[in-house]
Amino acid sequence: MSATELIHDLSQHGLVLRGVLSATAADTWPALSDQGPSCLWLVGTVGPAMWAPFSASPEHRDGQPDALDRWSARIATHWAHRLQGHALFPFGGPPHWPFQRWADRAEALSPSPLGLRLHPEHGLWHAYRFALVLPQRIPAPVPAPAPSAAVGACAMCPSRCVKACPVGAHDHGFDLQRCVGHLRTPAGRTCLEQGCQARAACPEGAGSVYGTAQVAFHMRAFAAHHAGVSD
Ligand code: B12
Ligand code: SF4
Ligand code: SF4
Repeated sequence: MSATELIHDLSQHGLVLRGVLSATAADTWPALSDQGPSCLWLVGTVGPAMWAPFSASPEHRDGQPDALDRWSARIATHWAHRLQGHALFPFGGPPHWPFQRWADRAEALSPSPLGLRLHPEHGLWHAYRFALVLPQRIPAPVPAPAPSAAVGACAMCPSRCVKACPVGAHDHGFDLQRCVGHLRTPAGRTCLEQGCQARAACPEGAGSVYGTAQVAFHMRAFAAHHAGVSD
C-alpha cells in the first residue's frame, strides 16, 4: 500500500488527508502493538467535495439515523483493517478525541468566535471525518505548506459571524439552548433550511461554501441530536 493509493481512495469519497502527526509523549491515541511508533493520519473534508459521493452512498439513502457517521466509519474501518491500524472518530463521545487540537498541529488554522477553526483557504467550510493511527513505517506524504493570508483574519474582523445570529447565541461563548430553542420556532426555519447564519456571514473561504442541501443536512442532524435540550 502506498500513501498515494489511500489518498486516491479518499478522493473518490470527496475526502482529503488533512495532515500526518508523529506521536509525542503527550499523545493519548492508542498504541499499535508490535509495530513500533505510530503516526496519526487526519482525514476530513474541505469545501463541498464530500457531498456528492456521500449523498449517493447507502448510508445516506437508507433513511436511518447518523448517516454521515456510519459512512465515515465504513471508510475508516476498511482502511484501518487493511493497514493494521486503528480508526478514531470525532463523534461518539464524550469523551471526545481532540480533533481540533490535532488539526492545529496539521495545518495553519486559527480559532474563531464560533468555536470552529478558520482555515486559510476554506474559512469555516471544512471538517474532520476520522483519523487513522498507523505505523510510522508507512511512508507519509509531505504536506504542502498552507497559505497564510487569512490566518488571524478574525482579529481584523468586526465579528460579522457573531452579529449575524438572530438570537445572539454566540454573544457570550456559545449558548446551545438559545440556538436550539430558536431552531424550533417558525423563524428558525431560515437556519434549518439555509444553514447557520453566523457561519454563512463569514467572508473567508467564499469559494468553499457548502451547497443548500448539505447545510440543511448538517442543520437537521444538529437539531435532531439536540432535540432533548430544554429551552
Ligand atoms: C462537543 C462538540 C460540539 C458542541 C460544542 C460544545 C461547546 N463547548 O460549546 C456543539 C454540539 C454545540 C457543537 C456544535 C457544532 N459543531 Co462541534 N464538535 C464537538 C466535538 C464533538 C467535541 C469537541 C470537544 O469537546 N473536544 C475535546 C476537547 C478536549 O478539545 P477542545 O479543542 O478543547 O474542544 C473544544 C472546542 O472543540 C469547542 N467547540 C467544539 N464545537 C464547538 C462549537 C461551538 C459553537 C463552540 C462555541 C465551541 C465548540 O468546545 C470544546 C470544549 O471546550 C468536536 C469533534 C471532536 N472530537 O473534536 C466537534 C467539532 C468541533 N464541531 C464541528 C462542527 C462543524 C460543528 C457544527 C458547525 C456542526 C453542525 N451540525 O452544523 C455545530 C455548530 C452549531 C452552531 N449552531 O453553531 C467541527 C469543527 C470543524 C472546524 N471547522 O473546526 C468538529 C471538529 C467536528 C468535525 N467532525 O469536524 N459541537
Ligand atoms: S466572520 Fe470574522 S470573526 Fe467570524 S469567523 Fe469570519 S473572519 Fe472570524
Ligand atoms: S443556527 Fe441560527 S440560531 Fe443557531 S447559532 Fe447559527 S444563526 Fe444562531
